Amino acid sequence: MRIYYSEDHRLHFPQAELSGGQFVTPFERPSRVEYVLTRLRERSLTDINAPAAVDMGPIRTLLDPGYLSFLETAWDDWKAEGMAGEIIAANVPARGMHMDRIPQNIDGKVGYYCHASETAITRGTWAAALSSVACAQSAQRHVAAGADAAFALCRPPGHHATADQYGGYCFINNAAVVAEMFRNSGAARVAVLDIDFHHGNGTQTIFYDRPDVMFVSLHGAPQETYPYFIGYADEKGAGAGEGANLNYPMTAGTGYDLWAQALDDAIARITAWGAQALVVSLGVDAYKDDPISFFKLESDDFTDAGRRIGRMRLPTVFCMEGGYAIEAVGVNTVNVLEGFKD
Ligand code: SP5
Ligand code: ZN
Repeated sequence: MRIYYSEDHRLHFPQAELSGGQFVTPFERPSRVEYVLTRLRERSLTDINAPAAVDMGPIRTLLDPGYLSFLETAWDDWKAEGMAGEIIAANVPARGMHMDRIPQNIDGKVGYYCHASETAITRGTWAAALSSVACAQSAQRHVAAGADAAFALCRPPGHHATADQYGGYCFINNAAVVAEMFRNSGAARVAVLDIDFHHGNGTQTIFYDRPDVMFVSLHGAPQETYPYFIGYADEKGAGAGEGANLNYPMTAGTGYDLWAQALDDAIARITAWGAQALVVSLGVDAYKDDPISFFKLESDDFTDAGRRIGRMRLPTVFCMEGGYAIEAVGVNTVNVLEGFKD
C-alpha cells in the first residue's frame, strides 16, 4: 500500500494543551507519526512518498474563505497584537450571543473560529496543516488513478475541523477534502467511515445536508466525552442529506464485541447505500490504553477491523486521525492497514 507522509508535520508542535486546568505537553505530538513510520518500515511497508503540492481548489470549495484566511495569518496577527504565548481561545460565542458576527480583533476571531480551547495554534500550524492535507490529496489521486488503497499519514489530524472552526487538534478536514475529491473524480457516492474514538463532528457537519457523501462514525457517546455537543444517534442528516449520516455512540468501557457489531452494521449500511469510494478516518484511540479515551480495543482487534473494512472491496483512502497511547499507535495503525490487505 502506498503511503504519503510529509516531514512538515513537525512545524506544528504547540508547547501547551489546556487539560484539567493545567497546561500539559499536547497529547497530539510529533512523535506519534514517528512511531507509525517505524512500524511501517518494520512491516516492510516502505512505499513512503512525499506528497505533491497542496491543491487549494477543493479546500476552497469546501471550507469558509474567512476561516482559511484566518488560519493563514492567525500567528502573525496574534504576535502583532503583542500576545506573548501561543494562540488559545478564551472567548467563544455561546447561548444568547451573536453566532454570526465576526470580531475584528484577533483575540475575538480566535474564539469565533474555534470550538475547543484545548487546541493551540503556533507558528508552524498553518504550514503543517497544509502538508497534512497535501498527503491526503496525493493519496486520493493515487487511488483515483486505479490503486486499491492508500494511506495518508496526516498530522495534524482533521476530522474535528468544520468548514469554519478548528479544535480537537484539527485545522483542515483532510478526510472531507478526500471525499470531495472522490466526487470530483467520478464517484457518485462516497462514504466516510470514521473509526477514531471521538465523533467526527467536522466531517459530519460539512456533509450533513448532502446526499452524495455518507458519514458514518463509531465513537464515545457525547454525554460522556468530547466533542460533547454532537454525535448522537438521532443525527441522521438534513434535507437532501437525510439518511446519509449515521452515528454509533458507545458508552465507557465498550470492548471489541460491541464495537465490532457497530462496525459490521456500519459496513452493511455503507454497502447497501451503494458507496463507490471509501474514506477511512483512521484514529486508533479506541485502544484500551489510550490516555484520553475509554474504549477497550486490543491491538489485534485493529487487524480484524481492517479485515472487515477491506471486505467492502471499495477504493479506499485512509487518513490518519487520533491515537495517543504513543508506543502503541504505530502497531495499531499498521494493524488496520495489514488487516485491510488480507
Ligand atoms: C483527533 C482527535 O483524536 N482529537 C481528540 C481531541 C480530544 N480533545 C479533548 C481532550 C481531553 C483531554 N483530557 C485529558 C484527560 C486526561 N486524563
Ligand atoms: Zn480521536
